Amino acid sequence: MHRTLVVGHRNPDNDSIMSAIAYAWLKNATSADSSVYEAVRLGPLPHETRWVLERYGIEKPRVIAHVYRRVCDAMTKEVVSVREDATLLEAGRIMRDRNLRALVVTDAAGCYCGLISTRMLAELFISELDTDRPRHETLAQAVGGFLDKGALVLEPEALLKDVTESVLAASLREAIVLDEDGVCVGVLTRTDIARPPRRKVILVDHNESAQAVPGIDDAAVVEILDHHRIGDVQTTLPIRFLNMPVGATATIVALEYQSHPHAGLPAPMAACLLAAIMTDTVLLKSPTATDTDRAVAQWLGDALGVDALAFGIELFGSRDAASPPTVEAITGADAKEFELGEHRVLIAQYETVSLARVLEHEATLTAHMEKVRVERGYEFVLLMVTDVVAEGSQVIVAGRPSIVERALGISLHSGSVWMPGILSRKKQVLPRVLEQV
Ligand SMILES: [Mn+2]
Repeated sequence: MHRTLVVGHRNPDNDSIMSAIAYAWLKNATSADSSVYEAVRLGPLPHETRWVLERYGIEKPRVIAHVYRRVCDAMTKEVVSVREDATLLEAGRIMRDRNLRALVVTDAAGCYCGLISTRMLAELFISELDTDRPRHETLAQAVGGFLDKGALVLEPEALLKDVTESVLAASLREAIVLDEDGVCVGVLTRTDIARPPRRKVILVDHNESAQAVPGIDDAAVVEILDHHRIGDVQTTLPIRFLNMPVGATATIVALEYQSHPHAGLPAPMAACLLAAIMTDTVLLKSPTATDTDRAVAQWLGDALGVDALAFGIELFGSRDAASPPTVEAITGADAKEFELGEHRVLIAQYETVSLARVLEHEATLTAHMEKVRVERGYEFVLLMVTDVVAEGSQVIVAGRPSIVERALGISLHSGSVWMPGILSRKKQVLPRVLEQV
């Protein structure tokens, strides 16, 4: 049984996490293959996400750091072992019957002590060729006295690319994988690292490698569900790639639920999807919101027995109840990196129902954005603080403002600028910035 990870973008927003949760649930309910689908995330839970998960008793997805292939992904997990007080005869019989060249030897507590190998047995017999010692006497000795302790020892979470060279160079064919208690959980041979399986990943809410989980090039992307421009994620095989110009990835996931009616729609999943549509479309007011989003939101609201809009307003309210919003929450929660010619830029968006309260911290925000810009070498860091009630965004820029000024037709000389009607990074800000290249 293997595991397929369902993951949104870095600095995850509500849509990224909720779409992953709801799509993983649907895949587990409908998929004919033997895979288990697990929603994971690449960063902290946004406040509104936490609010929905706690309210509906949904498990928080695990945070993962990367999808590089690890030792535990490639190792042979069925470890055949004997205790150190077993006889050479017992060990030899197991090796013969199981067609093995070596056995893991453990102490009474089950911890790894060393290996006993056919080679070791052969050497023992050869050394005794010219003696009169009866063979049964030799074979009655305990394996503990003949251990090979020279095997390479690895940790299960170590990256395969980091250990490959030492495995190939090791004198013993088997490398031993030990957990933190010293118990052998696998054996890694040269054959195992010749063609290690890639980790399987489904991307939701993004398809650009700069926004994807580290190690994406080492993994197999098996599906993509997204509502952003087509980026640069590459695959070796044809895959299912659902890209639709709708307001939220959650809308696409909800349409998948509609095409699998037998799977059902549990209330917690309806809540995840409705919450994601409401935050991503700014209460369906964003120019990215389509009639499809409106129809799907209505369908989800009916399933949940709530008014979709009232649910959305309560959701945004829960975000602002976290007082005061931290600088990291505002600049980091939904920040995305883009390539702009040879430059890299960061564009973040924070939606609120109380703009004034966020702008009280404007000086701190700008200072933090400048720090992030310098540390990571961005041309500029742009923050849209979007007021979902007043329906517009305050645009704050750290770094070279001229590109932003030209793109958006604004002047940033006096600091930040209020832009009425600007609600969507994807549709109203990003294309205009990208056109400047
Ligand atoms: Mn989205």
